[in-house]
Amino acid sequence: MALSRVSSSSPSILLKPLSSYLSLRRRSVSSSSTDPLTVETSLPFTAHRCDEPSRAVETSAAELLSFFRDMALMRRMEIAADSLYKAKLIRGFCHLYDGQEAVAVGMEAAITRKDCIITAYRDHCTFLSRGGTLLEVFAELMGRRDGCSKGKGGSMHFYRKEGGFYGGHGIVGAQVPLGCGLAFAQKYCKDENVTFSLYGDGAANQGQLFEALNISALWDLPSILVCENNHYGMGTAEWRAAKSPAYYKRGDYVPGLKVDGMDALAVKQACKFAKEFALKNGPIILEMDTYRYHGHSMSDPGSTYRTRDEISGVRQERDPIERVRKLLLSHEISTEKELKDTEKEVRKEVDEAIAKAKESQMPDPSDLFKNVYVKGLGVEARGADRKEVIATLP
Ligand SMILES: Cc1ncc(C[n+]2csc(CCOP(=O)(O)OP(=O)(O)O)c2C)c(N)n1
Ligand SMILES: [Mg+2]
Repeated sequence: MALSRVSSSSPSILLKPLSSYLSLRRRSVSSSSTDPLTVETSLPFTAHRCDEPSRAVETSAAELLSFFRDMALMRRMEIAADSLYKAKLIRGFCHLYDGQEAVAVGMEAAITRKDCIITAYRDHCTFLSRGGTLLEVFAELMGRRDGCSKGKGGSMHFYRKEGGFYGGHGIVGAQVPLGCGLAFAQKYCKDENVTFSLYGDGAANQGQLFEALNISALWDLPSILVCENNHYGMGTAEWRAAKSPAYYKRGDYVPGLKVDGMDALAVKQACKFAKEFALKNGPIILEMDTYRYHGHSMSDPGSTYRTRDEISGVRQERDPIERVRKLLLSHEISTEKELKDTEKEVRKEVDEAIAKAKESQMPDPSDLFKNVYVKGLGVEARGADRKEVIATLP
């Protein structure tokens, strides 16, 4: 299912941040209303070499509801992928995004599909936010033809070029120079669009990131580097890997902004700000302070290098879906029952997509080398002893 977006036009009603809910006077807002509401972010932004955006974020009842639904759908999808993996219907690599959903929905709400996004291997939810369908997700995960990469890519290689989504990359950090290349193309073609290159806190220590930043800054490219700081690179805590974990400052001469990545509205505000900034001035870094609930990948239980209390503490205090649920309830945009019903609908949608994906065929063996090598070069594949030719590529 493609995720929805809303716009707004009439005068604003100032709403308070989450911490002030209980002091608010009760009022009702129609759930389909696109009238502007203004909600203050729970935490301030922290800036490096640039101004901070306002903490007052313009939204609407309809947008908040779409955030809730979209994040609930992503969460359910990732939980279902976990079960399918354990049932051996998904094989190979699989990195889940639950906990980090606010980054995907907040970013999408700030930009258009002419803006590009490129990310690492934790890509299922970004694919969905760029207009991909649940069927394409589950079929790809299970290696079926109806998958977004025709079942030949798997979890780490989701793409949707028509939605401005350029993958899906397994080599840590390698997507960042590619993203700067996309930004170069945007500038060269005089498009008024930008590219968001997402990478992790672990990737933030890589050399190629700084090379890409240098060129982006030198040529004033509309390149936005987004560090999704979930505080771990596989099982390594950021304090063990980074001398300076202030990733928004790591560009030195490149401005940066630290953002509460568990607050979809703060993410939206920061991405809107960054797009305007980058089109005028060149690159900017956004550090999204976020958290992954699952382990790094399916082979990591995720509990040997961090405590269970840490994980449950984040769930209780900062969960991005619960944050929006509280907003919807406290402003009487939705009732608890309506939100539970939405979660039930989402669950059904996911189950139906899985059932359909299971019916999808595996790719034909004749497809194996398609889109892999240039045709007609007569490339030979050899066995492990490097002597016997086991296949000649078409
Ligand atoms: C160049 C390279 N080095 C090492 C790896 C193995 N590896 C895969 S993910 C990962 C950790 C990356 O952590 P981070 O950038 O924080 O992203 P997260 O998984 O937290 O989203 C490593 C070391 C790799 N895929 N590519
Ligand atoms: Mg990380």
